[in-house]
Amino acid sequence: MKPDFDLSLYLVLDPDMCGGHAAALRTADLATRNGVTVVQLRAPEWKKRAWLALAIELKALLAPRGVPLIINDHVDIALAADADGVHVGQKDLPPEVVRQLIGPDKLLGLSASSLADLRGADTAVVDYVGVGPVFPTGTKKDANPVLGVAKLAELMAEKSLPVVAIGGIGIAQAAEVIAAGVDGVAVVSAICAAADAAAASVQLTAAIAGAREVAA
Ligand code: TZP
Repeated sequence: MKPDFDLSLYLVLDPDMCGGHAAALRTADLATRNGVTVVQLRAPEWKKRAWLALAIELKALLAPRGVPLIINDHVDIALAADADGVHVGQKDLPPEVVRQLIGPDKLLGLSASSLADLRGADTAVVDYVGVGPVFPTGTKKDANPVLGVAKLAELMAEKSLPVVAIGGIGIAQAAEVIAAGVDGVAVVSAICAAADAAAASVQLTAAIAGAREVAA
């Protein structure tokens, strides 16, 4: 069965930004003790052996907490580490191919930066969409042009899938996109580059809860 998932505060864990394997585990530990609801491992510069070692330890850390572990791009690593899902971008394997490989019981996320991305994808096999970059970000050097909140809303209206907003999201931006109706916010630097990952997670969680209360 597919795991339950709550996109509210979605940490895209960049182990280099965290300071390496051990520091990334510590960040994931602090973050998930303090409000992070999903962790995606994303290490574009890493070799697969290193990915796998970290993925296996993350899975052991997160599973007892009921926090899904998603692997960016690499289906083989997700399967080998028994992760809870895979997240693919527009240049990775197409969602329908990934779904065939991972089966019906794992989560599948897709990145989208435009209406064309959504219209061109088989989203019937996808569990959620990551839309961005919504705000300017220094984290992803090859990121697509910034969408802004108005375009984000257009993409949200296109398909009835859960949406997590990504790109340049800190506390103020988290509140803004939650107010716009997204299901959650995805962050890299707001937690991985924070001096205190626990405090950053608490503050983001509070911003999300506050924005939801205002919207309710
Ligand atoms: N995809 C779109 S923007 C981005 C990714 C992986 C990076 C977001 O990083 P940050 O530090 O939260 O702006």
